[in-house]
Amino acid sequence: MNRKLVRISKFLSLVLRHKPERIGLSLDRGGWAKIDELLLKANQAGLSLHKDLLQRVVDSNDKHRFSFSQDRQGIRANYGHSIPVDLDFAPSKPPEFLFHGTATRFVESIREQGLVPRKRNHVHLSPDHQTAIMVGRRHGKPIVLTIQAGRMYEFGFQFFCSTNGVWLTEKVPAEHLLFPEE
Ligand code: HQG
Repeated sequence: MNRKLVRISKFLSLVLRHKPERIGLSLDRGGWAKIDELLLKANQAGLSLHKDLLQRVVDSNDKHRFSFSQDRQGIRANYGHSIPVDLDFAPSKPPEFLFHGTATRFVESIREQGLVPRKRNHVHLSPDHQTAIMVGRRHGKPIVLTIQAGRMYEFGFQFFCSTNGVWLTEKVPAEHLLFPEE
């Protein structure tokens, strides 16, 4: 993604995941914004955004962060929300192991509390080690924890696969985590 597209992607993450009120946008309970309203309000807020550009941001997005609705009238973020939304993903059976990249400074607290969503609605898990390292790097010195997802599933925990392979769950108790030195 070029710089302009990255800037718009960050703006969309802000208003579709966290603060729609920042531009006076309304989202429905599924987290969908009306595209016409988004374009109008983004432009009123000083961002020059039009339909073609929005399409390019959605198509070229490295992590498939956003989706258009089937009727092409709506757009929403696929994961990462802090505002309450009903994403309506069907629970599905996860792979035996999933991964979570975090910063080494959080490890002590994670050993005590397990993984919790903190500001977001879900704990976000990666399908592979490499992706998890990149997620962890956003926070500091990265470390990758392994989640015994298959085992959790058998215990009755629910998992949801977002459209881009990011897995979501409510929490991961410490007994289902493997730390690298173990
Ligand atoms: C940590 C990005 C202390 C957790 C990414 C993480 C992802 C704890 C941080 C998506 C803890 C929260 C989400 C505990 C969890 N004690 N720290 N008990 N439990 N934490 O940003 O997973 O590029 O909310 O390890 O790629 O880093 O925005 O979550 O370090 O897919 O599309 O608390 O966002 O995608 O940080 O990232 P975040 P995340 P985008």
